[in-house]
Amino acid sequence: MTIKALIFDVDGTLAETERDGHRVAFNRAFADAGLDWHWDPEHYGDLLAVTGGKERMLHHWQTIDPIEAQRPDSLGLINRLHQQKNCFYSQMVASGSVALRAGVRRVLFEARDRGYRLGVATTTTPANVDVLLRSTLGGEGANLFECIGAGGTVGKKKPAPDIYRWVLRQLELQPAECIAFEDSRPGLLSARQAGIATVITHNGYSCDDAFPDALAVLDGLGEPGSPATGVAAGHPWSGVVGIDQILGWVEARSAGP
Ligand code: XBP
Ligand code: MG
Repeated sequence: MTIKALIFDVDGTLAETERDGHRVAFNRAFADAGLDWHWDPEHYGDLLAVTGGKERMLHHWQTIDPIEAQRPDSLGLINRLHQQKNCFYSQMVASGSVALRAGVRRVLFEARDRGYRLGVATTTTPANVDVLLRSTLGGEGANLFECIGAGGTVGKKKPAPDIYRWVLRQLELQPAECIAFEDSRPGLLSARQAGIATVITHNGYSCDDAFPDALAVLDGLGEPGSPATGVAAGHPWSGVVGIDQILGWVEARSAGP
């Protein structure tokens, strides 16, 4: 089948939003609520195994105080904390403090200019996607993506395949007509269970993850003069990732060993 669409994860893939974005916003919300919770960068990296900010906070609470976490109003507190966190996060992102990862803007516009459709499949809250796209790509940015699957759109978050399957339905495309871009193991498992070939651009939090069955596992998309490195279609690879490189990997994979 012909590739017709690229589907991007957000946090860690489009931009490095976790350590200095979401994590800082979580800590501000905890302090604002008078809680002595504080997630340092290392601990947050461990907590990223739990996808979804609300789920992550509940997991933390259940870990440190399982009795209190069962209070009747615990979910109400989690929701209020999450709303406050997202307010702080949106303020930070809207201030321009978060930039797209290297090569992301280039690949998005190359895809658009060559007639490939673009989608988003993310665990994060829809408003967080919108503020990131607007602050990094301007008004045009939010319109680049034909479909944005985010947060509570589906019942089960990554690594469940639900969000990718939802995006496929919206695009009315088959898995083999799409390429997913992810940064983490939960994201890869989600896309692969949905049957979508996946390019991994890992980061500080995910560089030691195992990425079984990825089309490519790279340290980024690269830019002219600053190539990405890693493994693609089963072989060591270094260069600048563009549409032609991705199509070549798909071809090589379908040709088999
Ligand atoms: C990453 C996540 C999200 C963010 C926090 O999403 O797991 O939960 O960490 O955002 P993805 P929320 O990599 O799929 O983009 O607090 O809005 O969940
Ligand atoms: Mg991610």
